[in-house]
Amino acid sequence: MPSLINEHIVPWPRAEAERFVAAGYWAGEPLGHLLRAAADRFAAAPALVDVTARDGAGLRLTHAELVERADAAAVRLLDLGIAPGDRIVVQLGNGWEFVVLTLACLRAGVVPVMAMPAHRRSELSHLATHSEAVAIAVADRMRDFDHQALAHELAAEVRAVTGADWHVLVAGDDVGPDSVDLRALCAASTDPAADRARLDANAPSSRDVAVFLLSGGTTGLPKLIARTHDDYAYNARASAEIAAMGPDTVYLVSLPAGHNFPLACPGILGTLLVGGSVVMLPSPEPSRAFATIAAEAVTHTALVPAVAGRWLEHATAHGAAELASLRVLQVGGARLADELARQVKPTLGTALQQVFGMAEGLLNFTRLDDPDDVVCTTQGRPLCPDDEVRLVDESDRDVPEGEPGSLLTRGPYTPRGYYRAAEHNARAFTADGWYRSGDICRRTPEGNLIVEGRDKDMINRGGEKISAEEVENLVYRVPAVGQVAAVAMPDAVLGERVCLYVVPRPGTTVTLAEIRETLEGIGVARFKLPERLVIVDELVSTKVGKIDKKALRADIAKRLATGAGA
Ligand code: OOB
Repeated sequence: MPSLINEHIVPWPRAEAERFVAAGYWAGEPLGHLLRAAADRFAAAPALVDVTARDGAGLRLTHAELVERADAAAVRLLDLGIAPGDRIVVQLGNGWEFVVLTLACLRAGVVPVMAMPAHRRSELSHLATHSEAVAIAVADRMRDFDHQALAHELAAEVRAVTGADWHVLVAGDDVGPDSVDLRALCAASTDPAADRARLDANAPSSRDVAVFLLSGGTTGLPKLIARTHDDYAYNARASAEIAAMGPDTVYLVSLPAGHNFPLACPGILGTLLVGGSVVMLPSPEPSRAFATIAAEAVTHTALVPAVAGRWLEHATAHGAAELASLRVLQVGGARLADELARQVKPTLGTALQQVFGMAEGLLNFTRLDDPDDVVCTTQGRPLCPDDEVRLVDESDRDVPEGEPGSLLTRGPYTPRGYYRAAEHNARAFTADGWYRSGDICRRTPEGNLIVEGRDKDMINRGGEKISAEEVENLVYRVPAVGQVAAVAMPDAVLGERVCLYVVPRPGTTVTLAEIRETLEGIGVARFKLPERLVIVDELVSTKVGKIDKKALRADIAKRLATGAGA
């Protein structure tokens, strides 16, 4: 029997929860209800566009059509035997099925576990077992990878262990006989009123888990973050307000839709809650994204800095006339260089909003009426008046105002612990519930945060977070590797890439190609593969005997600067 989800949740203390309700942050309604209510108000208005959907012209749904499909899909999930509180690993591309299935889960109280398209066997197997999922939703193929085949391999593994029913839901033209056809599951209803009545009668509580997000991760394997209906609805709603969204908003999704940023900051959920329309695009590649912005009159979108850089280059070469409708460009996920930030308005002709956020909760935004200097040189300030932020030294003492310190946070949409991770929670959270983000920040006199670095063992490759420990554990499976350290090496385009320092076992040698091959064989997401190898006789240690990663980071930066020892 899989465990009941609430057994492994760390709830907010009761007094805090009451405070968040009294302040109006927690609406006391499940996200599915709030989305239905918005759809009732904006029934005939456009809600979802998937320009790449099969039928040439693409798929276009109004708010009424979207929620009716979501309700129909929710009922079909329940009829498959998937119950409220059950988990589904969701690994879909940016298509309409992602949106319908996510809303269906929210309506039914089924909890989606938001995997990334790049994930492979290693990550998916962990997510499925750790969340004790009963199903996985995948595309048939994406970028030449057979997701359906992998999903069935995982299903066979789980069935062998638990003997339980396990469903593979597949979106695509090539749905195998053992798979559930996700497009059929997400098709229009024959009896919308009956679907609605059934779901309304069995709605989840607003305090229940709505979605599982993945942590960027500093430990061996990604942690799950249980976001509740109350906290995640606030996250999306308040973000929509700060990004000045309304019924006329057209939001383009081109980052992986299951990431917190395009999902709810304000992203898909924030847009739908205010009656706006969402446009799904499989990738942020500039020529197609620009054409889509022009064709769909997109007003808002979100990018990571590496992609913003490509958009700036494209606009410099080809002009930005296609971006005339774009009002707000959000950039976050990694530090945006001040020089790039300053180019956004003159080159793209749109306002920049910096977003410094985390799947664990806290979101910081520059405001749309901030002076250019604040927008271009800071990562903004907290979303909510009741977000608490402290900047502390190694002993958790507050640093003097204006000095850099390690960020701790609590608040109405920052959960108090990871799912099923008591031991890790003891380190990642303080005893009084502050989340240790591991970001080194400074606060300006006006209260804006500047991200200056980090004291967590993570590599941020163009916004994709890589746990050094996870990579190291995988690399130890290469027989010739005696000792390994994974560190961030600076990169002009992506910000950082993974560099390995390896001490080979006596009498052996090892190459980067061998290591990458082993990792690919295990089934690891490609963005985690190391891109440079430095062979050394020993790994320098700190005074307390830990590998001195700071020294290694400085070493690789120096090697790159001087072009030494490839
Ligand atoms: C977003 O969320 P995650 O969970 O993938 O990663 C969180 C981490 C932060 O702790 C920080 O280290 C880094 O990503 N980060 C930034 C940043 N935004 C995120 N570092 C510097 N400058 C920024 N603007 O990345 C995320 C979640 C919601 C909205 C936006 C980003």
